[in-house]
Amino acid sequence: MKDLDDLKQGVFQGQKRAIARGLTWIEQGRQEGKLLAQQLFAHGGRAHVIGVTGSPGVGKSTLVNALTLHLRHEGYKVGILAVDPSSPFTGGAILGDRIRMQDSVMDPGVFMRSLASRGHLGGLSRATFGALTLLDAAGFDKILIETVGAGQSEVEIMQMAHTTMVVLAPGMGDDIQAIKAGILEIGQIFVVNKADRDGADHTVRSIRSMLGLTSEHPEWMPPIIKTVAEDGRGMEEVNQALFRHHQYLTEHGLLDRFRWTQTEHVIEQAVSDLGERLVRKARLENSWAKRVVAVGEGSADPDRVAEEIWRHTIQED
Ligand SMILES: Nc1nc2c(ncn2[C@@H]2O[C@H](COP(=O)(O)OP(=O)(O)O)[C@@H](O)[C@H]2O)c(=O)[nH]1
Ligand SMILES: [Mg+2]
Repeated sequence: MKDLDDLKQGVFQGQKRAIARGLTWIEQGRQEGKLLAQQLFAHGGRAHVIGVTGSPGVGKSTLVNALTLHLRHEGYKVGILAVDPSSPFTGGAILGDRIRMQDSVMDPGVFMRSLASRGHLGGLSRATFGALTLLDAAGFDKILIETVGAGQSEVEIMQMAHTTMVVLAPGMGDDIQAIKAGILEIGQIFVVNKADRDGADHTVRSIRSMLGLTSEHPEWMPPIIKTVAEDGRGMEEVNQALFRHHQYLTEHGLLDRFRWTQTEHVIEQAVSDLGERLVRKARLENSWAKRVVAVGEGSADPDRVAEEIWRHTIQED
Protein backbone atom coordinates (compact mmCIF):
# COMPACT_ATOMS: atom_id res chain seq x y z
CA MET A 1 0.00 0.00 0.00
CA LYS A 2 1.54 3.24 -1.13
CA ASP A 3 -0.33 5.33 1.44
CA LEU A 4 0.99 3.18 4.21
CA ASP A 5 4.57 3.30 2.96
CA ASP A 6 4.48 7.08 2.61
CA LEU A 7 3.10 7.42 6.08
CA LYS A 8 5.78 5.16 7.51
CA GLN A 9 8.51 7.26 5.92
CA GLY A 10 6.93 10.41 7.35
CA VAL A 11 6.82 8.84 10.80
CA PHE A 12 10.48 7.83 10.64
CA GLN A 13 11.35 11.41 9.72
CA GLY A 14 9.35 12.64 12.71
CA GLN A 15 6.91 14.63 10.57
CA LYS A 16 4.05 15.78 12.77
CA ARG A 17 1.44 15.52 10.03
CA ALA A 18 2.33 11.91 9.34
CA ILE A 19 2.36 11.11 13.06
CA ALA A 20 -1.03 12.74 13.56
CA ARG A 21 -2.54 10.91 10.61
CA GLY A 22 -1.15 7.56 11.72
CA LEU A 23 -2.52 8.11 15.21
CA THR A 24 -5.96 8.80 13.76
CA TRP A 25 -5.87 5.53 11.81
CA ILE A 26 -4.84 3.71 14.95
CA GLU A 27 -7.38 5.43 17.16
CA GLN A 28 -10.20 4.62 14.79
CA GLY A 29 -9.22 0.96 14.84
CA ARG A 30 -8.88 0.92 11.05
CA GLN A 31 -7.20 -1.90 9.19
CA GLU A 32 -4.45 0.45 7.95
CA GLY A 33 -3.87 1.50 11.54
CA LYS A 34 -3.39 -2.09 12.65
CA LEU A 35 -0.97 -2.75 9.80
CA LEU A 36 0.90 0.46 10.52
CA ALA A 37 1.35 -0.38 14.20
CA GLN A 38 2.45 -3.92 13.39
CA GLN A 39 4.99 -2.77 10.84
CA LEU A 40 6.38 -0.02 13.05
CA PHE A 41 6.85 -2.24 16.07
CA ALA A 42 10.23 -3.57 14.93
CA HIS A 43 11.50 -0.01 14.58
CA GLY A 44 10.84 0.86 18.19
CA GLY A 45 11.95 -0.30 21.58
CA ARG A 46 14.15 2.70 22.34
CA ALA A 47 11.79 5.09 24.11
CA HIS A 48 11.41 5.26 27.85
CA VAL A 49 7.67 4.97 28.44
CA ILE A 50 6.48 6.71 31.58
CA GLY A 51 2.99 6.41 33.03
CA VAL A 52 1.63 9.30 35.09
CA THR A 53 -1.38 8.32 37.13
CA GLY A 54 -3.40 9.59 40.07
CA SER A 55 -6.81 10.93 41.02
CA PRO A 56 -8.34 13.78 39.05
CA GLY A 57 -7.13 17.18 40.20
CA VAL A 58 -3.83 16.16 41.78
CA GLY A 59 -1.98 17.99 39.01
CA LYS A 60 -0.98 15.30 36.53
CA SER A 61 -1.44 17.47 33.44
CA THR A 62 0.42 20.35 35.06
CA LEU A 63 3.22 17.98 36.01
CA VAL A 64 3.40 16.50 32.51
CA ASN A 65 3.67 20.01 31.17
CA ALA A 66 6.42 21.07 33.59
CA LEU A 67 8.33 17.83 33.13
CA THR A 68 8.12 18.15 29.36
CA LEU A 69 9.68 21.61 29.48
CA HIS A 70 12.45 20.25 31.69
CA LEU A 71 13.08 17.24 29.46
CA ARG A 72 13.21 19.49 26.41
CA HIS A 73 15.93 21.55 28.08
CA GLU A 74 17.82 18.31 28.61
CA GLY A 75 17.57 17.70 24.88
CA TYR A 76 15.05 14.86 24.90
CA LYS A 77 12.25 14.55 22.39
CA VAL A 78 8.97 14.10 24.25
CA GLY A 79 5.75 12.42 23.16
CA ILE A 80 2.66 12.86 25.31
CA LEU A 81 -0.49 10.75 25.32
CA ALA A 82 -3.39 11.82 27.50
CA VAL A 83 -5.74 8.90 27.98
CA ASP A 84 -9.02 9.70 29.56
CA PRO A 85 -12.06 7.60 28.76
CA SER A 86 -14.26 9.92 30.78
CA SER A 87 -13.51 12.89 28.58
CA PRO A 88 -13.84 12.21 24.88
CA PHE A 89 -11.49 13.67 22.35
CA THR A 90 -10.97 17.35 22.99
CA GLY A 91 -8.30 18.10 20.45
CA GLY A 92 -5.62 18.52 23.05
CA ALA A 93 -7.58 20.81 25.36
CA ILE A 94 -6.67 18.63 28.33
CA LEU A 95 -3.22 20.12 28.28
CA GLY A 96 -3.79 22.87 25.82
CA ASP A 97 -4.63 25.49 28.38
CA ARG A 98 -1.40 24.91 30.26
CA ILE A 99 1.28 23.77 27.93
CA ARG A 100 2.18 26.77 25.90
CA MET A 101 0.90 25.07 22.83
CA GLN A 102 2.11 27.81 20.54
CA ASP A 103 5.64 26.86 21.63
CA SER A 104 5.20 23.12 21.32
CA VAL A 105 3.35 23.32 18.03
CA MET A 106 6.47 24.96 16.65
CA ASP A 107 8.78 22.61 18.51
CA PRO A 108 9.39 19.44 16.49
CA GLY A 109 10.63 17.76 19.66
CA VAL A 110 7.21 17.64 21.34
CA PHE A 111 4.11 15.83 20.19
CA MET A 112 0.93 15.74 22.22
CA ARG A 113 -2.29 13.89 21.66
CA SER A 114 -5.29 12.89 23.71
CA LEU A 115 -6.84 9.51 23.06
CA ALA A 116 -10.41 8.57 23.75
CA SER A 117 -12.09 5.23 23.67
CA ARG A 118 -13.67 4.31 20.35
CA GLY A 119 -15.74 1.28 19.64
CA HIS A 120 -15.37 -2.00 21.42
CA LEU A 121 -14.02 -2.87 24.82
CA GLY A 122 -10.27 -3.06 24.82
CA GLY A 123 -10.20 -0.54 21.97
CA LEU A 124 -8.63 2.06 24.18
CA SER A 125 -5.73 -0.04 25.35
CA ARG A 126 -5.08 -1.29 21.85
CA ALA A 127 -5.13 2.26 20.49
CA THR A 128 -2.76 3.33 23.24
CA PHE A 129 -0.38 0.50 22.48
CA GLY A 130 -0.46 1.42 18.79
CA ALA A 131 0.09 5.08 19.60
CA LEU A 132 3.08 4.21 21.78
CA THR A 133 4.52 2.07 19.02
CA LEU A 134 4.17 4.92 16.57
CA LEU A 135 5.74 7.57 18.80
CA ASP A 136 8.56 5.19 19.64
CA ALA A 137 9.27 4.55 15.95
CA ALA A 138 9.11 8.31 15.33
CA GLY A 139 12.11 8.73 17.61
CA PHE A 140 10.66 10.24 20.78
CA ASP A 141 13.01 9.53 23.68
CA LYS A 142 10.45 9.91 26.44
CA ILE A 143 6.79 9.09 26.10
CA LEU A 144 4.53 10.29 28.89
CA ILE A 145 1.10 8.73 29.29
CA GLU A 146 -1.32 10.56 31.54
CA THR A 147 -4.23 8.55 32.82
CA VAL A 148 -6.68 8.54 35.71
CA GLY A 149 -5.81 5.17 37.14
CA ALA A 150 -9.23 3.57 37.42
CA GLY A 151 -10.87 0.93 35.29
CA GLN A 152 -9.71 -2.15 33.47
CA SER A 153 -8.35 -0.59 30.30
CA GLU A 154 -6.35 1.89 32.36
CA VAL A 155 -4.72 -0.85 34.36
CA GLU A 156 -3.74 -2.42 31.04
CA ILE A 157 -2.41 0.91 29.87
CA MET A 158 -0.30 1.34 32.98
CA GLN A 159 1.26 -2.04 32.27
CA MET A 160 2.62 -0.59 29.03
CA ALA A 161 4.78 1.86 30.95
CA HIS A 162 8.33 1.02 31.94
CA THR A 163 8.05 3.39 34.86
CA THR A 164 4.85 4.34 36.62
CA MET A 165 4.69 7.58 38.54
CA VAL A 166 1.89 7.88 41.03
CA VAL A 167 0.90 11.48 41.70
CA LEU A 168 -0.75 12.50 44.95
CA ALA A 169 -1.54 15.83 46.55
CA PRO A 170 -1.81 16.81 50.19
CA GLY A 171 -5.14 17.25 51.86
CA MET A 172 -7.21 15.27 49.41
CA GLY A 173 -7.39 12.18 51.55
CA ASP A 174 -5.39 10.78 48.71
CA ASP A 175 -2.94 8.87 50.84
CA ILE A 176 -5.69 6.70 52.24
CA GLN A 177 -7.39 6.41 48.87
CA ALA A 178 -4.16 5.37 47.22
CA ILE A 179 -3.63 2.62 49.69
CA LYS A 180 -7.16 1.39 49.22
CA ALA A 181 -6.80 1.36 45.46
CA GLY A 182 -3.64 -0.68 45.70
CA ILE A 183 -1.86 2.13 43.93
CA LEU A 184 1.22 1.66 46.07
CA GLU A 185 2.07 -1.59 44.34
CA ILE A 186 2.03 -0.10 40.87
CA GLY A 187 4.15 2.98 41.57
CA GLN A 188 7.91 3.02 41.09
CA ILE A 189 8.11 6.74 41.72
CA PHE A 190 5.81 8.73 43.98
CA VAL A 191 5.20 12.40 43.45
CA VAL A 192 3.59 14.52 46.11
CA ASN A 193 2.52 17.50 44.05
CA LYS A 194 1.18 20.83 45.36
CA ALA A 195 3.97 20.84 47.91
CA ASP A 196 3.29 24.57 48.26
CA ARG A 197 0.28 23.55 50.32
CA ASP A 198 0.08 22.40 53.92
CA GLY A 199 0.29 18.70 54.59
CA ALA A 200 2.80 17.67 51.93
CA ASP A 201 5.24 16.29 54.50
CA HIS A 202 2.44 14.37 56.14
CA THR A 203 1.56 12.79 52.78
CA VAL A 204 5.21 11.90 52.18
CA ARG A 205 5.42 10.25 55.61
CA SER A 206 2.29 8.21 55.13
CA ILE A 207 3.44 6.94 51.74
CA ARG A 208 6.84 6.11 53.19
CA SER A 209 5.42 4.12 56.07
CA MET A 210 3.15 2.17 53.76
CA LEU A 211 5.98 1.47 51.33
CA GLY A 212 8.05 0.06 54.16
CA LEU A 213 5.51 -2.72 54.45
CA THR A 214 5.50 -3.73 50.82
CA SER A 215 8.96 -4.57 49.56
CA GLU A 216 8.16 -6.67 46.55
CA HIS A 217 11.29 -5.50 44.75
CA PRO A 218 13.82 -4.84 47.48
CA GLU A 219 16.42 -3.69 44.92
CA TRP A 220 14.24 -0.72 43.95
CA MET A 221 13.06 1.53 46.74
CA PRO A 222 10.55 3.94 45.19
CA PRO A 223 11.57 7.54 45.79
CA ILE A 224 8.98 10.02 47.04
CA ILE A 225 9.43 13.45 45.49
CA LYS A 226 7.76 16.70 46.43
CA THR A 227 6.90 18.96 43.52
CA VAL A 228 5.15 22.20 42.72
CA ALA A 229 4.23 21.48 39.14
CA GLU A 230 2.75 24.92 38.70
CA ASP A 231 6.16 26.58 38.90
CA GLY A 232 8.37 23.65 37.90
CA ARG A 233 9.90 22.97 41.31
CA GLY A 234 11.09 19.38 41.74
CA MET A 235 11.33 18.57 38.03
CA GLU A 236 15.08 17.98 38.21
CA GLU A 237 14.51 15.42 40.99
CA VAL A 238 11.77 13.73 38.98
CA ASN A 239 14.04 13.61 35.95
CA GLN A 240 16.83 12.04 38.00
CA ALA A 241 14.50 9.47 39.51
CA LEU A 242 13.31 8.53 36.02
CA PHE A 243 16.89 8.18 34.88
CA ARG A 244 17.78 5.97 37.83
CA HIS A 245 14.74 3.75 37.34
CA HIS A 246 15.55 3.31 33.68
CA GLN A 247 19.09 2.37 34.65
CA TYR A 248 17.76 -0.12 37.21
CA LEU A 249 15.51 -1.74 34.57
CA THR A 250 18.40 -2.00 32.15
CA GLU A 251 20.82 -3.47 34.67
CA HIS A 252 18.36 -6.12 35.81
CA GLY A 253 17.43 -7.19 32.30
CA LEU A 254 13.90 -5.97 32.88
CA LEU A 255 13.76 -3.78 29.79
CA ASP A 256 14.61 -6.78 27.64
CA ARG A 257 11.95 -8.83 29.36
CA PHE A 258 9.48 -6.02 28.77
CA ARG A 259 10.28 -5.95 25.08
CA TRP A 260 9.91 -9.73 24.87
CA THR A 261 6.48 -9.64 26.47
CA GLN A 262 5.36 -6.86 24.14
CA THR A 263 6.63 -8.73 21.11
CA GLU A 264 4.63 -11.76 22.16
CA HIS A 265 1.61 -9.51 22.53
CA VAL A 266 2.06 -8.14 19.01
CA ILE A 267 2.22 -11.64 17.57
CA GLU A 268 -0.84 -12.77 19.53
CA GLN A 269 -2.72 -9.74 18.29
CA ALA A 270 -1.72 -10.44 14.70
CA VAL A 271 -2.91 -14.02 15.00
CA SER A 272 -6.26 -12.99 16.41
CA ASP A 273 -6.65 -10.36 13.67
CA LEU A 274 -6.07 -13.11 11.18
CA GLY A 275 -8.75 -15.21 12.90
CA GLU A 276 -11.22 -12.36 12.70
CA ARG A 277 -10.47 -11.89 9.04
CA LEU A 278 -11.04 -15.57 8.34
CA VAL A 279 -14.40 -15.47 10.10
CA ARG A 280 -15.46 -12.48 8.03
CA LYS A 281 -14.45 -14.27 4.84
CA ALA A 282 -16.07 -17.55 5.81
CA ARG A 283 -19.40 -15.83 6.38
CA LEU A 284 -19.37 -14.57 2.83
CA GLU A 285 -18.99 -18.03 1.33
CA ASN A 286 -21.82 -20.10 -0.10
CA SER A 287 -20.98 -22.96 2.21
CA TRP A 288 -21.68 -20.83 5.29
CA ALA A 289 -25.46 -21.34 5.33
CA LYS A 290 -25.06 -25.08 4.78
CA ARG A 291 -22.71 -25.30 7.73
CA VAL A 292 -25.04 -23.32 9.97
CA VAL A 293 -27.88 -25.68 9.13
CA ALA A 294 -25.73 -28.76 9.74
CA VAL A 295 -24.56 -27.59 13.14
CA GLY A 296 -28.07 -26.47 14.04
CA GLU A 297 -29.51 -29.89 13.16
CA GLY A 298 -26.82 -31.67 15.09
CA SER A 299 -25.43 -33.43 12.06
CA ALA A 300 -22.10 -31.61 12.32
CA ASP A 301 -19.99 -30.70 15.25
CA PRO A 302 -18.98 -27.01 15.64
CA ASP A 303 -15.32 -27.82 16.34
CA ARG A 304 -15.07 -29.86 13.15
CA VAL A 305 -16.77 -27.17 11.15
CA ALA A 306 -14.40 -24.58 12.59
CA GLU A 307 -11.40 -26.65 11.54
CA GLU A 308 -12.84 -27.13 8.08
CA ILE A 309 -13.44 -23.41 7.70
CA TRP A 310 -9.96 -22.67 8.98
CA ARG A 311 -8.24 -25.00 6.54
CA HIS A 312 -10.40 -24.10 3.62
CA THR A 313 -10.35 -20.32 4.10
CA ILE A 314 -6.69 -20.05 4.99
CA GLN A 315 -5.76 -21.84 1.75
CA GLU A 316 -7.67 -19.29 -0.21
CA ASP A 317 -6.45 -16.30 1.78
N1 LIG B 1 -1.23 24.92 44.44
C1 LIG B 1 -0.90 24.16 43.43
N2 LIG B 1 -1.83 23.88 42.49
C2 LIG B 1 -1.47 23.09 41.45
C3 LIG B 1 -0.18 22.54 41.33
N3 LIG B 1 -0.15 21.77 40.23
C4 LIG B 1 -1.37 21.84 39.66
N4 LIG B 1 -2.18 22.64 40.39
C5 LIG B 1 -3.59 22.99 40.10
O1 LIG B 1 -4.41 21.86 40.33
C6 LIG B 1 -5.51 21.85 39.42
C7 LIG B 1 -5.60 20.51 38.71
O2 LIG B 1 -4.48 20.34 37.87
P1 LIG B 1 -4.43 19.32 36.65
O3 LIG B 1 -3.04 19.35 36.17
O4 LIG B 1 -5.50 19.62 35.69
O5 LIG B 1 -4.75 17.97 37.41
P2 LIG B 1 -5.07 16.50 36.80
O6 LIG B 1 -6.55 16.34 36.80
O7 LIG B 1 -4.43 15.55 37.74
O8 LIG B 1 -4.48 16.45 35.44
C8 LIG B 1 -5.28 23.02 38.47
O9 LIG B 1 -6.08 24.09 38.87
C9 LIG B 1 -3.81 23.33 38.64
O10 LIG B 1 -3.52 24.67 38.37
C10 LIG B 1 0.79 22.85 42.36
O11 LIG B 1 1.94 22.42 42.33
N5 LIG B 1 0.37 23.65 43.36
MG1 LIG C 1 -5.29 15.97 33.53
